[in-house]
Amino acid sequence: MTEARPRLRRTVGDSLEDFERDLISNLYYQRGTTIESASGPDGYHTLAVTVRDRLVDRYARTAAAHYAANPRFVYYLSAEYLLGRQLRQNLLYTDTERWVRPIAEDLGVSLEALEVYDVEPGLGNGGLGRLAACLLDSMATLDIPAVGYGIRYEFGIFKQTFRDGQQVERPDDWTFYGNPWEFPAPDDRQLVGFYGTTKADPKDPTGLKKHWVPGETVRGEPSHMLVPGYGTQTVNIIRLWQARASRESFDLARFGVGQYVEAVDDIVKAENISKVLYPDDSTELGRELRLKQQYFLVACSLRDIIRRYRLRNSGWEGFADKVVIQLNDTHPVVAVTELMRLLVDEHGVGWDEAWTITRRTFNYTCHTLLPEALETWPVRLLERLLPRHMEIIYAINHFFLEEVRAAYPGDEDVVRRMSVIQEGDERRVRMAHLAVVGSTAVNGVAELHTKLLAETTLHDFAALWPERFHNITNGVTPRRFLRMANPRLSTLITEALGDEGWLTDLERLHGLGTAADDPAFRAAWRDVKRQNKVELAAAVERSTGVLADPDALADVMIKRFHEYKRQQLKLLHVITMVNRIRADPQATYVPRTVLFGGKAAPGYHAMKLLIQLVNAVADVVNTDPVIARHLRVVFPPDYNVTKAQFVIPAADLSEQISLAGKEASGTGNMKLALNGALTIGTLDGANIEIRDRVGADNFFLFGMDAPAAAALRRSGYSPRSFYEADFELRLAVDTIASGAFAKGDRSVFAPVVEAMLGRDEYMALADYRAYVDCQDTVADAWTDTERWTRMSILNTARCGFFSSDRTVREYCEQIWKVDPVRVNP
Ligand code: GPQ
Repeated sequence: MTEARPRLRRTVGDSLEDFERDLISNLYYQRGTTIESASGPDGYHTLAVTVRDRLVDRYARTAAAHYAANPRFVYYLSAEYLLGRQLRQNLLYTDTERWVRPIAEDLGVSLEALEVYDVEPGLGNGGLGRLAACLLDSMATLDIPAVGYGIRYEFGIFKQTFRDGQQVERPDDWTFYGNPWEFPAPDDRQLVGFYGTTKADPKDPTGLKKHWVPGETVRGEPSHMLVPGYGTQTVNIIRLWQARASRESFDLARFGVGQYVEAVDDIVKAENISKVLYPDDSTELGRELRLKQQYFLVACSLRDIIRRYRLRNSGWEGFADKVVIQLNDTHPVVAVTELMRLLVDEHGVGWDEAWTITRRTFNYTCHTLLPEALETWPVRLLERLLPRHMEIIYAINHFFLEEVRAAYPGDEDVVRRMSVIQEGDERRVRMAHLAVVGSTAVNGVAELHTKLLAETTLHDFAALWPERFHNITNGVTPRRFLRMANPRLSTLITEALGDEGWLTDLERLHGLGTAADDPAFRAAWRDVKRQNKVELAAAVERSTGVLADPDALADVMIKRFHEYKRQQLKLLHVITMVNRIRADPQATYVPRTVLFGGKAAPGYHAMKLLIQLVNAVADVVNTDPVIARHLRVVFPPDYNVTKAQFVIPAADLSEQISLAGKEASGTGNMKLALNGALTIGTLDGANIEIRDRVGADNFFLFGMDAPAAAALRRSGYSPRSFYEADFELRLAVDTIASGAFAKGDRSVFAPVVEAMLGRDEYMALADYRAYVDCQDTVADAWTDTERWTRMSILNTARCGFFSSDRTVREYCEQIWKVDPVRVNP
């Protein structure tokens, strides 16, 4: 008789001694170096894997708990994730920072020095990708069984630099020094087909089942990163796919006949699929490689989801009880057709049953109202790249349009409007329509957005299927954007509220409401903001050479550069301040530092020129001794999640000035308000809900609302009439036109002036007067320090609603119908 071996489940120790021992062990045996010869990256890497292993331990227990419970899982499909730096997060979530600081000190290094090697994975463009990361954080924190699926782009969002004030893009080789946070799982690789032909199944009388013979096959190799919950044992994962050439994907015959280079070329082509993130935000791109990326993500992920389902389940009837898939915008929507194909063609499920399963499995989040952001793909391209999927789309559309015709007999107009296929010179597939048809629930990301979706973009669908439409207002994780970004404020909040419970129950911030009336608390609040501003000023000076006064009002506009977000309106205000100071240098002005941050898509010429203009204005302002006494303009390059975490805690004023009806939600607005910045904003996106909560007295509202903007457009908007009617506006535009920001050259920024006076697509000129007047109110309010501080505290106190924990709870209740699974320590 052999004795039963103990179960093979190693756990890392949870004492300081264990941690130190593991650090040394990792330095030696993982990194292969010694304390004496360790470099900065050695130190970072060693610390990272030591912290990571604490999470791996929790992950193992999470996987065991999930296996035992066999719960319904949420699968989040997204082409983008902006996770931010990992080290601080994981120190916080494992509560090991208190050990690491003294150990590092003993070794003569600082945590801050090691952190420079912590490269954020820039696998997204902006709000959509960051939202995905916030939702994953909250799912783990709420013990929701979930997996995020994405693409492991070799190059993430480009690095922005400025040359002569112009944006220059550089590649983001984010894994150059290796990524200690990810685990490759090559055994879970999947094969993905493209191109080729389809064949009828002679045994299928319905003609709905076919056989696809791809012309090209690519391998998808996954790796995963850990997504820990805060204050819980749950660690979920995000699984990222990288494309590799498969044996089948290149022509072995070519090697035999001396076409070595051509054969290798096919390998390169296959691996190009996950090479680079498309740096476009809220615009449609329509490139074949992008569609390939989308299908690659979807095909790998669905196969993996089915593999996971089969670990504990069999048969298809129960599939949608165990699997719920959330489609993050239209990018992964081809999943609807892929699941149909897998079920019907590969698993022999009948069409109707497959459709029931598919529709029950998917849900779709729409993140925009901009027509140019709603993806459509040419039928011809789909026919070539994904021939079987195109056939399935035709079939789905056929049955769908039968339903439409039954609901609206004789109304061919509604059929044309709702069809998944857009007719015209070039027939195209409307991915948003496919998403709505193939989903149980469709949601917008803020109240106004959902309302406008139902009234405009998806009106016909909302009329036919009102029960499918939901609003789930976005949120942000308080762990990263308060606790990690703003440790000083977090400490103050914890002192005021008695404990750290607010970090997972953000509505508890309401408790700060009474503290707003306490002068000592207000002084402490101001002191925190000031220290944050001193720190930011130092960082900005290092990156731009411009020193900002920490006592000036910190006025920040941080977001992607896009015409609808109206950086041009902010710039007109800055130039108006310049002109006022020039006209009356002796007057008193509220000192301001205006900080811009954000990238423009590399092909978005109008916005790249605007970036150049911001830098040119900054140059003039900061080097003019008279103006610089009252005003500074800074534009630190390469705004990203890491930089957001530095800027947001130091902001006094949050610029949320999009044309009403254009910003779906915004999430930077929430992060800034939570950190005590006051908002100057339009009635757009989630601004409305922020104002409803913080109170009209604590929010600087200006401009047209969405109906007014729509009415002005209908009445024939003429920017020139606004230009002519307003002296200060005319002067501001004329200052640009005069060449004052281009050393007298009138041609450089002429296109900016033309865009303003010609179309002014987003009606910045119409809102100019209201905006500038509102900024004067801001300046007045700033001079009453005690009142401003009170408003600031109330902003934080009343923004608990905007936690992504609340967002995820709403998804769970309204859409996902999933229950948490507790993981034992
Ligand atoms: N958003 Cl469609 C993006 O960041 N990229 C996109 O391609 C689309 C939307 C944003 C949207 O503009 C913001 O208003 C939202 O707050 C954000 O998605 C998350 O929902």
